Amino acid sequence: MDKLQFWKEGHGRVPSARLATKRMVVRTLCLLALFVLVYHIFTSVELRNSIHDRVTPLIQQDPSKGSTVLTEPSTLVGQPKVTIGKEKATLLMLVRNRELHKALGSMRMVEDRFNRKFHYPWTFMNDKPFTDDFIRFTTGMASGPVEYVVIPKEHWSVPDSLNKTKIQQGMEKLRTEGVIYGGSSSYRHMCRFNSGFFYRQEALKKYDWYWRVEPDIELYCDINYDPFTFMRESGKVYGWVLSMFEFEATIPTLWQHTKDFISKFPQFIAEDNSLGWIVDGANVTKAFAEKKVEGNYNLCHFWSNFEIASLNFYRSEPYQKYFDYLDSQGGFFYERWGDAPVHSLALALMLPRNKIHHFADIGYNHAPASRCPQDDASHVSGRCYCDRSRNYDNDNYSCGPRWFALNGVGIGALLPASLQNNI
Ligand SMILES: Nc1nc2c(ncn2[C@@H]2O[C@H](COP(=O)(O)OP(=O)(O)OP(=O)(O)O)[C@@H](O)[C@H]2O)c(=O)[nH]1
Ligand SMILES: [Mg+2]
Repeated sequence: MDKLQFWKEGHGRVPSARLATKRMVVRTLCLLALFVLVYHIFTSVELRNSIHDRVTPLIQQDPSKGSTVLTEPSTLVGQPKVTIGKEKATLLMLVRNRELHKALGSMRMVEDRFNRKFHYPWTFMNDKPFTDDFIRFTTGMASGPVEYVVIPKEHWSVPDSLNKTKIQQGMEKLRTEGVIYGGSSSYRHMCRFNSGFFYRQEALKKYDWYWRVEPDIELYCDINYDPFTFMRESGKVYGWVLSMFEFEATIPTLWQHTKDFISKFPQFIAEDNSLGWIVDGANVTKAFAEKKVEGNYNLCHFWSNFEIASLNFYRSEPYQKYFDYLDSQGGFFYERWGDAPVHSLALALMLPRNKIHHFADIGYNHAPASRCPQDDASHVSGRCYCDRSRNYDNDNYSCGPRWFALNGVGIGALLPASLQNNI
């Protein structure tokens, strides 16, 4: 029986030409769908690879030796991420991989409020290699080039000369006293690094200025000028926003070691220094004339999680000698010396006070303290969103009022005329 006969006898339905056409259409559609699916997968792999390639480290990270990882230049809204700002300056963040999201939050603030107009480069530092995600997402957030530094081991370890038992005892003591980070060794490494090693990293050699940014900060107002240019043109060396008292338990011998250092190197005391800010009632003129520091440290320091400052200050002989002297005393580990009092004591003693600038126009928050500009002009031109009455200057722990009493209250932007329209 041929096929047609078979169907005619009721064993099936005769396939019509319409049915055959329908089947062909369905098959073609299936093939087309399959093709589209394969194409989609292929192109998204391409996409993933291209994103990955853009941030593939040019130099592999080696945690034991320390290294710098450069990411290839990428683009932002079609524009290459090329620095527009004129200064040899970088935005600098020491950070852990697990702080990625807080780091991105800070970057977003700094980019939106300032750097999107200047595209200054970012430099990230870490005692461990950065993860691919960290590199990918921070590179994506930056409007300028980005570098990733793995800190060399010798800049993040306990010097051999120190007594390990004494370190353990010191940590135990502060832990039982409930001092914040009292029992933490990584915090001690961080403070020592921020005191004496950040500026020695290869990646920073090309810069004169840094702006220290920490994860999880807020900037309340636009910064419509280049603070690095402001610092250079006005001969400033160090810029700060908040100041406060240090926990005495963390630095019981720091002041005595500082006085000992000054008696060894009296030539490092600057004329018209800021001794009056760190020692209540100090006679600055006498201290300079006699090259001698007396009195008790009142624990005032610039809060170093925000700093816009000259790297050359730290590279200078007085500061390097000061750090090396302190480091040889072991207090970063035996006690828990912070980089903030170390920077501040050096700045206060070794610089004329007019080289230190209070950024009264920068609205800034690093929990638990914040400062809101007090003048109308900063709020209007800077689109601030902070509440002026919530100002750490009014807190009993603030050293701001002491500074303002000695140096005048700077409530406005205090910009040189040449920079006022530099937007
Ligand atoms: N890579 C790395 N970065 C660290 C480490 N410890 C602290 N940091 C960074 O060093 C800076 C200061 O550390 P914080 O933990 O913020 O110290 P703090 O500001 O005194 O204290 P907080 O009130 O907790 O912010 C931050 O930018 C941290 O991300 C560490 O062990 N490794
Ligand atoms: Mg912090």
